[in-house]
Amino acid sequence: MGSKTLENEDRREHEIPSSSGSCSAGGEPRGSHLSRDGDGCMGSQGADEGDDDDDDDECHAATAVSLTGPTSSEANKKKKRKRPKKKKGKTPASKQTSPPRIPLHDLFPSGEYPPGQLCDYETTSTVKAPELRYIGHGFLEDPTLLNDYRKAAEVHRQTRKWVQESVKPGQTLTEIAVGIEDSVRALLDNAGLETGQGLQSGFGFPTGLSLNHCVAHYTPNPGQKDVVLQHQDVMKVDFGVHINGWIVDSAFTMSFDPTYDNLLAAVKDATNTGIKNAGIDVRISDVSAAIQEAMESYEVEIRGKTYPVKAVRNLCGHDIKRYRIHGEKTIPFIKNSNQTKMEEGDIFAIETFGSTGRGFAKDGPGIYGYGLSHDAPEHVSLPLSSANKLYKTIKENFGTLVFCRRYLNHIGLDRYLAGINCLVSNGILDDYAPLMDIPGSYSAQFEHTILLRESRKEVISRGDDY
Ligand SMILES: [Co+2]
Repeated sequence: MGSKTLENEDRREHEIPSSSGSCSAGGEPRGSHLSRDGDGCMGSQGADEGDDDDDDDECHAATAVSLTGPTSSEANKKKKRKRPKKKKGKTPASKQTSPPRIPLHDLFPSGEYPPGQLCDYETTSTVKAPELRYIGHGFLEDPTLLNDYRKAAEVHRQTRKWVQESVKPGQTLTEIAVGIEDSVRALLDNAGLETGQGLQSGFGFPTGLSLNHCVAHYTPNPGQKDVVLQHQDVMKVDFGVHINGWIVDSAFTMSFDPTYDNLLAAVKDATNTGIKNAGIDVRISDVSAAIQEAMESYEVEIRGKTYPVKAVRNLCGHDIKRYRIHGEKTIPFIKNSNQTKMEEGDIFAIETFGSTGRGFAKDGPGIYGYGLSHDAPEHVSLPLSSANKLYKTIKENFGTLVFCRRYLNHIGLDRYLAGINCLVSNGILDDYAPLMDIPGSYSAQFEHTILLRESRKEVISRGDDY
């Protein structure tokens, strides 16, 4: 899920404050280049990143369990309803189904989940004073936390593999979103129907399916006219999986027309450049500058016209806290003067967005989701009693996680709009709008969650796809 700057207006002259709490990013001129230097984190996936880093052997790719092919249709499956061997518990399942329905604990009977991509830090950053070492408290080494985090990442990998193999033009965005959500619930073995289950595990934020000039934060809402995916669409798929509040935030872009290949390549390169440059004691401004340089070295030809790929300048990567998708730190995709450093124990969603439009996202019509505002009270007593009851339900089921209307329907609520609107107008809930570049433009996104552990950087959501 992307983090938007506080700016609603496109102010090119806006200065970038250097304080860590700001998520502003200004429009400094493009074209200033920083040299990129490797930290042994790239190129291990054999994908199309084209990076000839010679430190490849220091990285260890995630081992995602492969999905079986679409051998049986969903309809056949429902009719059969046989579950051979499963109940006997003798032979653990070794392959995921399509669509994914085997809980991960059945695929990993040891209860240990595979690590993400492990990257060594540059030697300079591993030499730290004892007081600096204390900052992170080594809490990311907690075996339970780490295992939960790796499990959530494996749920993400297996779900997105199914999306990449099965989603086709002609499907509605609701079908796709529900497909993703059904998969995540099945793999977590948590239907999320009982009060509080959604806080044990579930979604980090609303499933984003943003098309073309909609850069981010679109999700299909119940009761609205559904959108059908078209062959020429560019779709950003952004979903989050959490276990005990530890959120994996990871996104990719799908297209069915090779016209957009360079747009996707630019953004994938920019995100991998951000991941490669991230590390303990690294200045955020240095990561941003490297991202911008990578992104803007590409152009894309669409129907006879050539467009530079612009980094979207008012969206940011962000740190992640427990049950909070956006922490305090933000990582713009353009050059800035933010001297804030990444620290041991930080968890970052390294994401970038590139666009053929203006490279600036404005709020569009509709609603993506809702989340408790920062100063949301413990209880509310508003004149609208349904709002008070709804507030209690929201806190019990989502806490500080961002949710969407489809998630409210899932837990059995309906006719909640008056209550929601009341909570929003009283400043108790924040609402999030879809973010749009200019009509006719195309945008792409890639995103991974990384853990700045004491000894190594773990790209926890890395897969063999991206
Ligand atoms: Co994000």
